[in-house]
Amino acid sequence: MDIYNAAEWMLDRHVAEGRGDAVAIRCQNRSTTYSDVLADVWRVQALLFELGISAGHRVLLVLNDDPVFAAWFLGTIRSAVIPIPLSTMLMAKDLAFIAADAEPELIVISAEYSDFIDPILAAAPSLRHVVVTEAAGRMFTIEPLTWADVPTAAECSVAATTRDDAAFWLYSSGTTGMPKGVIHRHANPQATFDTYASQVLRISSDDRCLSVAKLFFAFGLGNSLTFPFGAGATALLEPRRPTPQLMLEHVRLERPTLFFASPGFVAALLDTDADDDAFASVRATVTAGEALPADLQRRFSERFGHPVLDGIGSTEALHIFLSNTLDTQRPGTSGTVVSGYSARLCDDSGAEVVEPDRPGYLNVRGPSLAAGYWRRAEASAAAFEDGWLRTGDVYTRSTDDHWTFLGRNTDMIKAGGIWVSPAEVEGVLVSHPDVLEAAVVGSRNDDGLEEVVGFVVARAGRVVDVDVLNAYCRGLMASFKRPRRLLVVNSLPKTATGKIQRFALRAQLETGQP
Ligand code: 3UK
Repeated sequence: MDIYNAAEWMLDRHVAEGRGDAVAIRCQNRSTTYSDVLADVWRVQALLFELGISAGHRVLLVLNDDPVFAAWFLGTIRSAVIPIPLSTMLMAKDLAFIAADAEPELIVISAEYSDFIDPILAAAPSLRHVVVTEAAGRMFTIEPLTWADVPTAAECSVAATTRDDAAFWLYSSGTTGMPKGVIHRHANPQATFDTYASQVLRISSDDRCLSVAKLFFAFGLGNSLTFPFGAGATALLEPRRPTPQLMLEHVRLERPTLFFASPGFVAALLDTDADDDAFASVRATVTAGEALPADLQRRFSERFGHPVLDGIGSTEALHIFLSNTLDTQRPGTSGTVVSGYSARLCDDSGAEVVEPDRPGYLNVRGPSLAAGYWRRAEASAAAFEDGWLRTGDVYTRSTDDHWTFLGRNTDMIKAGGIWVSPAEVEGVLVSHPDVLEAAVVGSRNDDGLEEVVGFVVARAGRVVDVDVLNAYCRGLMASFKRPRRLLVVNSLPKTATGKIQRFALRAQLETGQP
């Protein structure tokens, strides 16, 4: 078996090939070169050695997006230690659950989350050490080291891993159930680069990547680390919580060429008074995480003058496997299969749906799929079979091979005995000028039959008139799809990754407390 290490591919390669002085990261107006990152990676490796943290041990990273994240992520991987980036948007109890599950030896945490340290330690007796990346300023159960105290180190060697060895885990943020550790192999980052980043984005060393999605998401990890580092390009990192104004300022100052965001963020940007040339440096915007409504795709693309590429990825597949391309975008679809992946639709019995335009459960196969879930044999068997991943999404495929998202399997609505796609109805609702966001769920009426219910959030400074919106819907969709109830709310319940929690809305309707 060939020796291969993901960190060596992302980092050492550039230094070895004479690109050590290229800027790997721009963060808070400072440049970090590839050589600088490698020097910090050696510091991490020397410390891991000193603490007795070795191959296969886990390290939790609760870090903001900055050069220290890159050093710890790549430094652990370079030593065959397993980094587990965790969401900084979670609560202490959520992190504690994951820590108990992952049994880590070490946690590396930004000082602003230091209140989480003791609850995490309490939940995970396996933890032996804490590193706080800035001064912490209080006492903890385990006395923390600070990153500033970690000395510079001489060159450290690359662990002799192979492509199939576990490299890092990501905890999946499912909309139901408990988070699961998704185990990714050393080969997987490069696989997402060789497929999506190279062929769809045509990334090069001239690119400057700016992602609204943070590094702890699979989406952000690709956008802000694997893709720029794979290309010897520059990652533009922002440690703070992203707001439209902050990101606009970033775009103005740092001139990204590739911009990555969720559809919700695209909507929020459209709601600002940004100049039409605000994104002049950007050659493409990528959205993922949920379906991008056609109307938003067109408005953003037209206003800011560059292609907007919707693509679907998942934590289990590591990045995007169905996507629109720089040359062709078909609004309202996830585009076509990214070269290197295969996709198919299956019915309830597992048989392949071959006729075009018929809904089926989306399965995907490709070189970046996770090895499975940590200690979840049953869930692993349910999601991964014969090299295929069951995404849980319902899609159609057109005669010319464009794929359209209809919903996640459990969110699909049967109204009057006919399938209704919540995504489709939401697309119509959000195309109304008074509506910022919408969520559509199925709810049982007095007869016990499912009906379509829409929740809408008004755009800033606007008021949604339910009768007006209802009349608007009447003109734009088949009668059986039209929401029988429309509720105006201040906000929609969302997961840590920003996905609307339709199950929470269904529960609210059931208990009569919308
Ligand atoms: C949904 C989409 C329609 C879909 C992700 C890009 O979202 C990512 O990963 P997650 O594990 O969620 C996966 C699920 O989210 N979804 C994602 N993108 C789309 N649905 N259109 C889309 N464009 O249900 C999928 O199964 O959080 C996205 C790259 C890496 C990722 N991990």
